[in-house]
Amino acid sequence: MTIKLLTIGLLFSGLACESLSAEDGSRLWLRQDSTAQATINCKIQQSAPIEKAKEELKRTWSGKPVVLELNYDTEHKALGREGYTIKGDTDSVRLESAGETGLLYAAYHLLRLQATGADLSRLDIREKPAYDIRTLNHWDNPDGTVERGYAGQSLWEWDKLPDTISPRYEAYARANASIGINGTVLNNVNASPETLSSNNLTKVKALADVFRPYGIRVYLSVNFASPKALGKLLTADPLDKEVTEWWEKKTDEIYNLIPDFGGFLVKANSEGQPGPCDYGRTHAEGANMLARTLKPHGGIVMWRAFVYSPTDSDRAKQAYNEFKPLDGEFLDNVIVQVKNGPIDFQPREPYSPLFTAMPHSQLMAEFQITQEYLGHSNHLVFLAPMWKEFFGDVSHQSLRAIAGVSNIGDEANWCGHDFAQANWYAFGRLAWNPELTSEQIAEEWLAQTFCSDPRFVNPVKEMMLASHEAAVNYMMPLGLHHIFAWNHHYGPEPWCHIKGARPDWLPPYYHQAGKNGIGFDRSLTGSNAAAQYPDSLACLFNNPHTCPDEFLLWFHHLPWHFKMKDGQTLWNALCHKYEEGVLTTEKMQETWKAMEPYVDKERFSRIAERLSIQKNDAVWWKDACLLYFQTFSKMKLPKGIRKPEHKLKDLMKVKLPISNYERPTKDMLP
Ligand code: GCW
Repeated sequence: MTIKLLTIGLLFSGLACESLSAEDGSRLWLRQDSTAQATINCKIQQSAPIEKAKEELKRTWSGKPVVLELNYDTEHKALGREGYTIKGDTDSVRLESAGETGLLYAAYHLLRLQATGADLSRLDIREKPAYDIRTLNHWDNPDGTVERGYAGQSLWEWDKLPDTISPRYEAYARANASIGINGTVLNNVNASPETLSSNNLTKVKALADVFRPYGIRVYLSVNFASPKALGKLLTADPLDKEVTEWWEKKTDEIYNLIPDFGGFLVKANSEGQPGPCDYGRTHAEGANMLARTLKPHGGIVMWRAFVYSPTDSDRAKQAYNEFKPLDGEFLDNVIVQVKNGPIDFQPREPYSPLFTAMPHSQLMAEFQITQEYLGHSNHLVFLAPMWKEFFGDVSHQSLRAIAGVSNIGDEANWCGHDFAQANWYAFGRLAWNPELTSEQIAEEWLAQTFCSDPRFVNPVKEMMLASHEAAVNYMMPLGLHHIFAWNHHYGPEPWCHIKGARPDWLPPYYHQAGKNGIGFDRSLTGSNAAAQYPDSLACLFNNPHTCPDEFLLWFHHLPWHFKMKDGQTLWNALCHKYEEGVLTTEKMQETWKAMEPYVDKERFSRIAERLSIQKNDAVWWKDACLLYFQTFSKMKLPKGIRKPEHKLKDLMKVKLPISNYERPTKDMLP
């Protein structure tokens, strides 16, 4: 700590920014410690989650005595095994639940209140999670890489398990439990058949044993062809008797080791993965076969609807076309897992029309916490506002469960970017209660992760809340999508052309820019994807004059001179959006600069450095897209748009030497 920081620390004494010693970010939002001796009164003996609740309170609670009690009255039964009440008066605080995990969640809630400086004098809280299943999906591979992971290698040390148990496993479980996440799918949906080998299952068991006390169940992604690849059968046809028996035996083996195993996640017949369609069977037939084997054990199947194939049909329509006809055919322990949008985790997408098209099926939303399409772990993009947009359109009651593709790796601060921790946090909080506001989540997270001084929390919260819109603006405004560089999806490459590549993996397929205009026509005159939405929305989307600006080029191909609702031309509007994006990143840098007194040096400078990359990248995006699109529009940059800093021909040469599990470093960027 420097002298300067010390002085400032004293100046602000009495505020909660006192701890400015270097932090590596490893403690996440769980940074409280207390030397006070918490008094805990709990009669329940021998319960792992309750032991954890007591440990947490002892470690951190500094208030009045806490009573923990299991309560099976009508009120608590209605709140379920994970729900709870917190009631407090002048003498004590009572945590009550009908379940042991409910008490652990209540303890975390109480500690969150303490950490965020809430008034603890009278408490009357009732909580029940919106969904029973709130999972993280890890795209972690057996070799330790993480597909689309930007925080180092996988947390799971497969080669050392089951003998060596890293202390980070428990830290991971604790962090998840503190925000209500109760399930983890350990491995990539592009799953190796080896996942189900007996040797690997003993490792999975070791992890499940660490997670169990924290109320977390383990799930596995499975390769649909495992009976062939691992079991040496001649087929993986879901209607084949031997195949079914193979899965039954495998499932028995799993449950013998892990009695509370959650179930399987399956990516089938998607991006080259095997599936039931290889044998002329439907997704429902495949999913139901697995569901039957899991049913007696209480397990479930999460069957992904992320499917598309290189046909002439608009990619945005394909999942709907394939799954809608199967509505009502899935067994009751199958949940169809649908990505939030119809394409693929773009900076902004309309919701996937499947969410309003399958009333007779159980559906769950899949969000992407890792920032595959949002600047990896280099950009500060707070994702709660994006997920809230989704919940604004899709009623959260229509969903059965929720999944988030994790952004966690083995780096000290877990997520690469210190602010990416906020997305893990926000995912958990929204999975518990989708009605929380982004603002509330940002405030909570900041107060716990940094400090609760309003002079810090308020400006930084504003910065977080503006960050998603900023990213959309500097990357893909007005409904543009998928104009990313090939494979690693980091920077812009709207011109990208790879000989022999699938057209729907290439940007020109999506932006359709030419001298006549830009955008993908998904209206009645085009692919008619708009018709997959309920009539009122389809009507709105179909007409470029009523289609919301943020989806204009998602649904329409429009001339460069098209007159926008505010009177300006489409070209000018596009230019202004890119400029706005860059301006916001500059403002973010300024905001952060002024926060130096409130943040430890280590995190302060790490974040400042990333914000500078983000700003440079925003300029890169703006220059690349505007200069490239200008070759078609032939229009001038309007007044107020700053001159490009780069030349198009130079940007077209940029090739980042990274794979799909690395973030680029500063020296690689233009
Ligand atoms: O977003 C795309 C990614 C792939 C991923 C796939 C999927 C795991 O680019 O890396 O594969 O989606 O969701 O299955």
